[in-house]
Amino acid sequence: MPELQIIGAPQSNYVCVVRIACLEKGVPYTLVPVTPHTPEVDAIHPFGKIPVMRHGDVTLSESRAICFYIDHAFEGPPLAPRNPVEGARAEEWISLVNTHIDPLLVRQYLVAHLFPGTPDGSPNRAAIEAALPKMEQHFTVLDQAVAKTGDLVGNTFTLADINLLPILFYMNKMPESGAMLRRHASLSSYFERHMSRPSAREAAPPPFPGRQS
Ligand SMILES: N[C@@H](CCC(=O)N[C@@H](CS)C(=O)NCC(=O)O)C(=O)O
Repeated sequence: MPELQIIGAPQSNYVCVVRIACLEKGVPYTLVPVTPHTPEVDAIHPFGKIPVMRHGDVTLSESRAICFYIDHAFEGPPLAPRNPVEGARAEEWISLVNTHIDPLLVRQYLVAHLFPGTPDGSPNRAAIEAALPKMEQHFTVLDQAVAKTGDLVGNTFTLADINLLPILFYMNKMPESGAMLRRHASLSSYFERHMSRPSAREAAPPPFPGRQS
Protein backbone atom coordinates (compact mmCIF):
# COMPACT_ATOMS: atom_id res chain seq x y z
CA MET A 1 0.00 0.00 0.00
CA PRO A 2 1.53 3.41 -0.90
CA GLU A 3 1.95 6.08 1.77
CA LEU A 4 -0.94 8.52 2.15
CA GLN A 5 0.38 12.08 2.27
CA ILE A 6 -1.67 14.95 3.66
CA ILE A 7 0.01 18.06 2.32
CA GLY A 8 -0.52 21.36 4.11
CA ALA A 9 0.38 23.38 7.20
CA PRO A 10 -1.10 21.91 10.40
CA GLN A 11 -2.39 25.35 11.46
CA SER A 12 -5.02 25.23 8.69
CA ASN A 13 -8.49 24.29 9.92
CA TYR A 14 -9.04 22.36 6.68
CA VAL A 15 -5.79 20.40 7.11
CA CYS A 16 -6.98 19.63 10.63
CA VAL A 17 -10.26 18.29 9.20
CA VAL A 18 -8.56 15.74 6.95
CA ARG A 19 -6.13 14.72 9.70
CA ILE A 20 -9.01 14.02 12.10
CA ALA A 21 -10.72 12.08 9.30
CA CYS A 22 -7.61 9.87 8.87
CA LEU A 23 -7.30 9.32 12.61
CA GLU A 24 -10.99 8.47 13.09
CA LYS A 25 -10.88 6.08 10.13
CA GLY A 26 -7.65 4.50 11.39
CA VAL A 27 -5.73 5.39 8.21
CA PRO A 28 -1.99 6.00 8.67
CA TYR A 29 -0.75 9.16 6.97
CA THR A 30 2.30 11.37 6.68
CA LEU A 31 1.86 15.11 7.10
CA VAL A 32 3.87 17.27 4.67
CA PRO A 33 3.69 20.64 6.43
CA VAL A 34 3.86 23.21 3.64
CA THR A 35 2.06 26.53 3.21
CA PRO A 36 -0.44 27.35 0.42
CA HIS A 37 0.92 28.21 -3.03
CA THR A 38 4.11 26.16 -2.63
CA PRO A 39 5.10 23.90 -5.54
CA GLU A 40 3.87 20.70 -3.80
CA VAL A 41 0.44 22.31 -3.40
CA ASP A 42 0.27 24.12 -6.74
CA ALA A 43 0.95 20.80 -8.47
CA ILE A 44 -2.38 19.47 -7.15
CA HIS A 45 -4.77 22.33 -6.22
CA PRO A 46 -5.74 24.57 -9.15
CA PHE A 47 -5.77 27.62 -6.83
CA GLY A 48 -2.89 26.60 -4.54
CA LYS A 49 -4.95 25.96 -1.40
CA ILE A 50 -4.31 23.47 1.38
CA PRO A 51 -4.89 20.64 2.09
CA VAL A 52 -4.00 18.47 -0.87
CA MET A 53 -3.45 14.72 -0.82
CA ARG A 54 -1.21 12.21 -2.55
CA HIS A 55 -1.74 8.43 -2.38
CA GLY A 56 0.25 6.55 -5.01
CA ASP A 57 -1.10 7.77 -8.34
CA VAL A 58 -4.13 9.44 -6.76
CA THR A 59 -3.83 13.18 -6.09
CA LEU A 60 -6.70 15.26 -4.76
CA SER A 61 -7.47 18.82 -3.70
CA GLU A 62 -10.36 20.13 -1.56
CA SER A 63 -10.99 18.81 1.94
CA ARG A 64 -14.42 17.36 1.10
CA ALA A 65 -13.03 15.31 -1.81
CA ILE A 66 -10.07 14.16 0.30
CA CYS A 67 -12.40 13.09 3.12
CA PHE A 68 -14.60 11.22 0.64
CA TYR A 69 -11.55 9.30 -0.54
CA ILE A 70 -10.39 8.52 3.00
CA ASP A 71 -13.89 7.37 3.91
CA HIS A 72 -14.41 5.12 0.86
CA ALA A 73 -10.95 3.84 -0.10
CA PHE A 74 -10.14 2.32 3.28
CA GLU A 75 -11.61 -0.05 5.82
CA GLY A 76 -12.80 1.46 9.06
CA PRO A 77 -15.85 3.10 10.61
CA PRO A 78 -17.85 5.31 8.21
CA LEU A 79 -17.08 9.00 8.60
CA ALA A 80 -20.26 10.08 6.79
CA PRO A 81 -23.52 8.23 7.51
CA ARG A 82 -24.45 5.76 4.75
CA ASN A 83 -28.18 6.20 5.44
CA PRO A 84 -29.47 8.58 2.70
CA VAL A 85 -31.21 11.00 5.03
CA GLU A 86 -28.44 11.21 7.61
CA GLY A 87 -25.80 11.25 4.84
CA ALA A 88 -27.58 14.18 3.21
CA ARG A 89 -27.89 15.88 6.60
CA ALA A 90 -24.11 15.57 7.09
CA GLU A 91 -23.51 17.05 3.61
CA GLU A 92 -25.88 19.88 4.47
CA TRP A 93 -23.83 20.77 7.54
CA ILE A 94 -20.50 20.39 5.75
CA SER A 95 -21.74 22.80 3.10
CA LEU A 96 -23.06 25.25 5.69
CA VAL A 97 -19.73 25.17 7.50
CA ASN A 98 -17.70 25.61 4.32
CA THR A 99 -19.81 28.29 2.65
CA HIS A 100 -21.12 30.33 5.60
CA ILE A 101 -19.40 29.57 8.90
CA ASP A 102 -15.77 29.35 7.73
CA PRO A 103 -15.96 32.56 5.63
CA LEU A 104 -17.26 34.57 8.60
CA LEU A 105 -15.58 32.95 11.62
CA VAL A 106 -12.22 32.11 10.05
CA ARG A 107 -11.65 34.25 6.94
CA GLN A 108 -13.14 37.45 8.40
CA TYR A 109 -12.94 37.27 12.20
CA LEU A 110 -9.91 35.03 12.91
CA VAL A 111 -7.83 36.54 10.12
CA ALA A 112 -8.61 40.03 11.53
CA HIS A 113 -6.93 38.88 14.75
CA LEU A 114 -4.05 36.78 13.41
CA PHE A 115 -3.21 38.40 10.07
CA PRO A 116 -4.79 41.86 10.39
CA GLY A 117 -2.72 43.68 7.79
CA THR A 118 -2.74 46.81 10.00
CA PRO A 119 0.36 49.07 10.03
CA ASP A 120 1.31 48.08 13.63
CA GLY A 121 0.06 44.48 13.45
CA SER A 122 -2.75 45.11 15.96
CA PRO A 123 -6.10 43.38 15.39
CA ASN A 124 -8.30 44.85 12.67
CA ARG A 125 -11.03 46.12 15.00
CA ALA A 126 -13.32 47.27 12.17
CA ALA A 127 -13.42 43.79 10.63
CA ILE A 128 -13.87 42.19 14.07
CA GLU A 129 -16.72 44.50 15.11
CA ALA A 130 -18.42 43.96 11.76
CA ALA A 131 -18.25 40.18 12.20
CA LEU A 132 -19.49 39.93 15.79
CA PRO A 133 -23.29 40.43 15.34
CA LYS A 134 -23.35 37.89 12.50
CA MET A 135 -21.22 35.50 14.55
CA GLU A 136 -23.74 35.70 17.38
CA GLN A 137 -26.37 34.44 14.95
CA HIS A 138 -24.10 31.59 13.74
CA PHE A 139 -23.29 30.52 17.30
CA THR A 140 -27.01 30.43 18.14
CA VAL A 141 -27.76 28.28 15.08
CA LEU A 142 -25.00 25.84 16.02
CA ASP A 143 -25.98 25.83 19.71
CA GLN A 144 -29.54 24.86 18.79
CA ALA A 145 -28.31 22.23 16.30
CA VAL A 146 -26.29 20.31 18.89
CA ALA A 147 -28.63 20.88 21.86
CA LYS A 148 -30.72 17.75 21.32
CA THR A 149 -28.20 14.93 20.80
CA GLY A 150 -24.78 16.55 21.32
CA ASP A 151 -23.87 15.94 17.64
CA LEU A 152 -24.76 17.76 14.43
CA VAL A 153 -26.28 14.66 12.79
CA GLY A 154 -28.02 11.86 14.63
CA ASN A 155 -26.28 10.89 17.81
CA THR A 156 -22.81 10.03 16.52
CA PHE A 157 -19.66 11.97 15.68
CA THR A 158 -19.63 12.38 11.88
CA LEU A 159 -17.76 14.24 9.19
CA ALA A 160 -20.08 17.18 9.85
CA ASP A 161 -18.65 17.50 13.38
CA ILE A 162 -15.13 16.94 12.03
CA ASN A 163 -15.57 19.97 9.77
CA LEU A 164 -16.80 22.21 12.56
CA LEU A 165 -14.44 21.22 15.38
CA PRO A 166 -11.23 22.92 14.12
CA ILE A 167 -13.13 26.19 13.67
CA LEU A 168 -14.42 26.01 17.25
CA PHE A 169 -10.86 25.24 18.36
CA TYR A 170 -9.80 28.65 17.05
CA MET A 171 -12.95 30.38 18.32
CA ASN A 172 -12.19 29.11 21.82
CA LYS A 173 -8.79 30.84 21.70
CA MET A 174 -9.89 34.33 20.64
CA PRO A 175 -11.33 36.81 23.17
CA GLU A 176 -14.75 37.74 21.76
CA SER A 177 -15.48 34.35 20.18
CA GLY A 178 -14.24 32.50 23.29
CA ALA A 179 -16.71 34.45 25.43
CA MET A 180 -19.43 33.84 22.82
CA LEU A 181 -18.74 30.10 22.89
CA ARG A 182 -18.98 29.98 26.68
CA ARG A 183 -22.34 31.82 26.54
CA HIS A 184 -23.77 29.06 24.32
CA ALA A 185 -23.92 26.18 26.79
CA SER A 186 -24.82 23.33 24.43
CA LEU A 187 -22.19 24.32 21.88
CA SER A 188 -19.62 24.80 24.62
CA SER A 189 -20.14 21.31 26.07
CA TYR A 190 -20.21 19.87 22.52
CA PHE A 191 -16.83 21.49 21.91
CA GLU A 192 -15.27 20.30 25.18
CA ARG A 193 -16.55 16.74 24.72
CA HIS A 194 -15.42 16.33 21.11
CA MET A 195 -12.07 18.05 21.68
CA SER A 196 -11.27 15.31 24.18
CA ARG A 197 -11.34 12.70 21.40
CA PRO A 198 -7.82 11.33 20.75
CA SER A 199 -8.12 12.28 17.04
CA ALA A 200 -8.96 15.90 17.84
CA ARG A 201 -6.17 16.20 20.39
CA GLU A 202 -3.60 14.69 18.05
CA ALA A 203 -4.57 16.87 15.06
CA ALA A 204 -5.13 20.10 17.03
CA PRO A 205 -3.55 23.02 15.18
CA PRO A 206 -0.23 24.17 16.69
CA PRO A 207 0.46 27.91 17.08
CA PHE A 208 1.34 29.82 13.92
CA PRO A 209 5.12 30.32 13.61
CA GLY A 210 6.20 33.29 15.72
CA ARG A 211 3.01 33.33 17.79
CA GLN A 212 2.37 32.09 21.33
CA SER A 213 -1.09 30.66 20.70
N1 LIG B 1 -12.44 24.72 -0.14
C1 LIG B 1 -11.12 24.41 0.34
C2 LIG B 1 -10.65 25.54 1.24
C3 LIG B 1 -9.20 25.37 1.65
C4 LIG B 1 -8.64 26.66 2.20
O1 LIG B 1 -9.26 27.75 2.17
N2 LIG B 1 -7.42 26.57 2.72
C5 LIG B 1 -6.75 27.73 3.22
C6 LIG B 1 -5.98 27.42 4.50
S1 LIG B 1 -7.13 27.06 5.81
C7 LIG B 1 -5.76 28.21 2.16
O2 LIG B 1 -5.12 27.41 1.51
N3 LIG B 1 -5.63 29.53 2.02
C8 LIG B 1 -4.72 30.13 1.10
C9 LIG B 1 -5.41 31.00 0.09
O3 LIG B 1 -6.64 31.16 0.16
O4 LIG B 1 -4.72 31.53 -0.76
C10 LIG B 1 -11.10 23.05 1.07
O5 LIG B 1 -12.16 22.65 1.56
O6 LIG B 1 -10.06 22.39 1.10
